[in-house]
Amino acid sequence: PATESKRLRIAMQKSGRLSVDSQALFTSCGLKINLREQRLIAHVENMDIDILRVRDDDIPGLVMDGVCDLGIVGENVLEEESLQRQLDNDSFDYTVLKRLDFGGCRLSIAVPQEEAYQGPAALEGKTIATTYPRLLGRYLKQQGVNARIVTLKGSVEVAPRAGLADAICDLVSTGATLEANGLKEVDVIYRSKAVLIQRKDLTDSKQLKLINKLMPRINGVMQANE
Ligand code: PRT
Ligand code: ZN
Repeated sequence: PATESKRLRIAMQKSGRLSVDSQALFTSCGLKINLREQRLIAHVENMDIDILRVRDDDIPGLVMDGVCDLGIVGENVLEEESLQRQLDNDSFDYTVLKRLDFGGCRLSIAVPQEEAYQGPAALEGKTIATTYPRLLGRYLKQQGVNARIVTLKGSVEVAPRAGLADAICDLVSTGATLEANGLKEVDVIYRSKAVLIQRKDLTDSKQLKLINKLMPRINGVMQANE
């Protein structure tokens, strides 16, 4: 019936670097989720919440299109999708409810170890492989550098050795992957963490109440982890 309030839908990464921490956060906040459930939608047993488990790349769009009410995603993926949608004249509205304490990484330019590098001007006329063409494009524009961007969804770190690119722009956490591929990190262009986002036009009072109940719990869990 139309009067029945909808369950709050939260999108999280199904499997990957953010899924364990996202799930742990929900559990710490008191959400009872069936962990063995391999389905797309997991119903929270003790609250009017459904958890949608999807590819991380789909999360910004699901929230921006209002298909999901909340989502946990890396700022790198969120910002890339926002920039893309601005260019496409699509909706890109959302609210960041909380910057979380996991999923930390940086988006960096890396070049072959033996290469001399004296700043972004060295990239002029070069080819750079990345999974984040919009974030890289914005950076290059800010630096006044003209370079060719090659978009790869995976295996970015092998592009220079494969002769596909002169440099790469990829996520780094320990630096081990760059090292193993004979590359060195030369410029950090974006620092990212996981964030909890909410869709812009959320007005259902029951759903808002639920979010108001969850937020102090999230803050409490994060303080306890400090
Ligand atoms: O299947 P799905 O599309 O959902 O997952 P995915 O493979 O696209 O993403 P996933 O799980 O790899 O990463 C999800 C999010 O975790 C990213 O969008 C970032 O916000 C965050 N994150 C944090 C990272 C890293 N750290 C990270 N190190 N994402 C990727 N990496 C990769 C990086 O691309 C490189 O290949 O790890 C390698 C570098 O790590 P180091 O430690 O060797 O420097
Ligand atoms: Zn992904």
